[in-house]
Amino acid sequence: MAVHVERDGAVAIVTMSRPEAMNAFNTEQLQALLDRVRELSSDSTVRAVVLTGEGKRAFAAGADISEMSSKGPAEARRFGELGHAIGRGIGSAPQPWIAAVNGYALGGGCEMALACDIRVASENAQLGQPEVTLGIPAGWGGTQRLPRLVGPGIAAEMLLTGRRLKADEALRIGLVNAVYPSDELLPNATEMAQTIANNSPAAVTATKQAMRLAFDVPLADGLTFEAQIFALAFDTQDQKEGMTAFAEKRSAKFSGE
Ligand code: DAK
Repeated sequence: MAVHVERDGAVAIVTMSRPEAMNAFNTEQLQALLDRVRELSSDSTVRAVVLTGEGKRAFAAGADISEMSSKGPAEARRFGELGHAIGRGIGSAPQPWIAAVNGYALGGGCEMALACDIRVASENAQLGQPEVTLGIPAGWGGTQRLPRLVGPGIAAEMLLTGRRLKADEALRIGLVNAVYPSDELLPNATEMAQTIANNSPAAVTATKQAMRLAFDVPLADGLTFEAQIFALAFDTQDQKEGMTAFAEKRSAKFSGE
């Protein structure tokens, strides 16, 4: 049981590893993921993150049902807050997070993918929010993030029926951006992360912040924020380097300054 981090240049690959339980989250596993989210967020050498699950069967099959089954309301609240802290941590991280959904992403597993900025999946992936079949509502952001991503009608169907979507349907509704054969998922997710990592970290972080804000504030406030980050970009080395490199017909080398 662990959450491993590997580095591929400026990309960090985070693997949730509890294969004996389909990478389901017990408290220990949640805390380990939260610790990794916090460490990576404060590491300026990391410019993009890929989140995946150990093996080929599951990204994460949700919260650990055997651990949850004996919880009372106070413990359930603490368990819920831990999951929320991870989602908030990914959202406020300076780097984009890409979920490489390599199999089942159910319940809390689907919600961790939803907390990421981008989702790609393997052909054998299945995503769903089966909480209602267990007598509970979704509790790690699914009721809020899923409607924002796929629209209220499809989200309502997923959250109220608990139906699992196969990868092709997830692709069609925009729940994932691309589907790859199992062996090609991580290389493709990592390549996307490398593309992001080669861009200006300052501009990438500002863009992520602005896009996240789009769901929290009225349009006028979001546009004001966009105008501010756009102006501030002209006080960065990255802006000078990016535009100088264009004029000199070479690739930009961004420092994040
Ligand atoms: N928890 C614990 N163990 C799990 C698990 C889970 N979610 N999912 C799978 N496992 C375990 C199985 O028990 C089995 O263990 P052994 O019997 O071998 O010891 C092993 O993983 C392999 O699973 P299966 O034998 O079932 O494998 P199959 O290929 O037949 O089926 C499956 C794979 C993923 C379709 C199936 O295991 C399954 O349906 N799993 C449960 C999926 C699910 O319902 N997930 C949603 C969990 S509820 C909260 C906020 C959020 C949440 C809760 C509270 N608060 C605000 C308080 C989140 C809730 C959820 O995520």
